Amino acid sequence: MIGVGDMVLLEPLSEDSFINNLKKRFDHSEIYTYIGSVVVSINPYRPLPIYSPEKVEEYRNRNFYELSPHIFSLSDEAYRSLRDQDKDQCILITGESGAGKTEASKLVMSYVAAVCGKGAEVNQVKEQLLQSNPVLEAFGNAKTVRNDNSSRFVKKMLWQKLTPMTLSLDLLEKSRVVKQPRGERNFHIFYQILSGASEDMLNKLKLERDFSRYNYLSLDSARVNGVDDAVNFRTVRNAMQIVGFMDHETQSILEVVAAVLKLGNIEFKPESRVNGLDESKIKDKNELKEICELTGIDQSVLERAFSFRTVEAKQEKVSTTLNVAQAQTKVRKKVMGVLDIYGFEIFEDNSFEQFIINYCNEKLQQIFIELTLKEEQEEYIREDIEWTHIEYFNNAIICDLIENNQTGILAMLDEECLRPGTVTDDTFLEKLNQVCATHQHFESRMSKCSRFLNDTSLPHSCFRIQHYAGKVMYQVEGFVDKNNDLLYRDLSQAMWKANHSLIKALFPEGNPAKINLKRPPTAGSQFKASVATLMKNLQTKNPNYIRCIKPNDKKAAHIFNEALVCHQVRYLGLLENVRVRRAGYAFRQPYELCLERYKMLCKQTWPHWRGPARAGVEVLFNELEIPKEEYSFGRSKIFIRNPRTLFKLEDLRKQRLEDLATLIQKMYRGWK
Ligand code: AOV
Ligand code: MG
Repeated sequence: MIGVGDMVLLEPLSEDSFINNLKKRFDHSEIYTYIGSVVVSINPYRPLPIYSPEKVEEYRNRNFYELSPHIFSLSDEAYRSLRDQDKDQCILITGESGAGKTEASKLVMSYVAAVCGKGAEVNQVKEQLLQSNPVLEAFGNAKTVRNDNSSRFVKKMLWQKLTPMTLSLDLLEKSRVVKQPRGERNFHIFYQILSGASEDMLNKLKLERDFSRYNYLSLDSARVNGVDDAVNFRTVRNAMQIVGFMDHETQSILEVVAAVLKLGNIEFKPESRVNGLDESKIKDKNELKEICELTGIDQSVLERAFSFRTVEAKQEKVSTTLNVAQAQTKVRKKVMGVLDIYGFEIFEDNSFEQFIINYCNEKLQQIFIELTLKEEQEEYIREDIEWTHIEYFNNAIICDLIENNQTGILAMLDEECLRPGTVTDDTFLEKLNQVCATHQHFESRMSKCSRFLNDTSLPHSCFRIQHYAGKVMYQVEGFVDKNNDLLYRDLSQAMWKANHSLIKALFPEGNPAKINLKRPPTAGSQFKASVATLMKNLQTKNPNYIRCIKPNDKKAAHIFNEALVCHQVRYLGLLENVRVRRAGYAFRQPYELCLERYKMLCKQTWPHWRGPARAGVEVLFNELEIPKEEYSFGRSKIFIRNPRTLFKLEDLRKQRLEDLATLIQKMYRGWK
């Protein structure tokens, strides 16, 4: 073993020794290290030969601590708990942008696919599930400054006992379609089509191969090192087929993609007022004509929709559920969920999108704190186990700054968006300055009692939040618009009239029969509700954590930037995690369950124990000579310090069952 495989065993424990251990292991290509049952993973930024089918076999059905730390071990553990103990499981993958979350989620899925049920039907669903990745990434991932393949949406995958599953996507960063920050790209699919489609297909889609023809494709970063968009396009097409799209459906999707690209090229002449309505004129009608040919929208209808604006608004869909396979039956089965979100990010310019992404990360960190640092310590106190409290930073205060129903930033943004009168990003900022000025994690130069009046690094049009993972300065420009997220009715009606079944289906609200004048929920409130549901759902499951760490800012192999790693180790609360774990007990079980499972190992408790369960466990552990320091008696549960003790019990039990089986066979033969 290189260094220490489980940080719980690290001596002495300090930030330095923690980082050194990570570095030593990383330098020897050991990218996984445990903190008890938590897996810490460091992005190697190069392919490692540790995910082969042989490795899968090696880790299959083995106890967590038997082999060297690996993501397969955690996957196996979660999968077996689901299978044998019937406990809902979730795998939470966290870490900042580029830390390796999406790769980790794919490794977990491929492991589970390899070991789970067999049979033609299951195999097909499995294949569909695995192939959904290239499709999702083509439409939902993009090159950012932080990551060449950055997820711009939240991905949840569910396995129902032995069978895949449903897959749902949420909260796509859709503003990227029209605008990308410098050095970043639009979603992969646009570049893939232009690079990989045949001449014939391009003709049919009325596209030209040249990226520079399209305003939506940023030019300074159109090519990504090591990425072949043309090859990827073939992979995506193939994957779409396996996932189950019919040829004509794929064609429809590509037509929509082409139409979107072309929409970006439509330019308008300055506005004028006609009959009291705002009007703008389209400069060059050729592009418009082609869009209409592609989508079956009547040109005059679309032109009118672009030129006029009726003021009532209707909601646009922001979240979609894609059912790869509807494996659900009416009976609720146990599930295993894998959650891959967009990681915490700080850019030069941060807007509403980063605010939302970072809020999502803040909430996942909170779940970690709740379930690992807080819950754990509170249980010891409840159970009367001797305990010295371990300090940790609780980010609940930051979550509250963002999501509090009255004084939270999202609530104030909504209030501004819904308020009559002139609403601008500046009036929103003023409001924040009034309400949040004294909050410890909020900084702005304009607030009345500002502690930051002289902080010139903080422009007047910005506010700063001190997140768990670092300070981020947000530009307020665009917050109000993006939160409003309005789609003008004229446009949705034009789309609904398209002679194109996919487009029609995408805009059900454009159906004039279904006009709804009620104001749609804002983007922020939809997001908040979505996150709340997610959190509630996670809290009912047994969590398994993968904490991803980014070793350097260069996307490069072999570089371990200690300062950068140290920063992440700190904000992820990993040292506190080790401390709680060390002082604590790896395993606990109510006395009744423990006695029931192991009573066969002791003459006094087998087959019936007449006293209280706790006394039975005491007798049992004495007889098995388990060292006293290895366990403690709580009010209702036995606490076992080291997982190895538990494995020993399990091995003894297995042996005993085998002996019994042999005995029964002998008796049976004796009778014959
Ligand atoms: P992320 O999901 O955490 O960022 P990714 O999983 O996309 O990060 O990882 C970024 C890149 O690092 C990948 O494209 C790979 O090149 C490399 N990488 C990550 N994990 C591994 C691994 N185990 N082995 C080899 N290479 C790896 V974001 O989606 O931006 O938050 O929003
Ligand atoms: Mg990702």
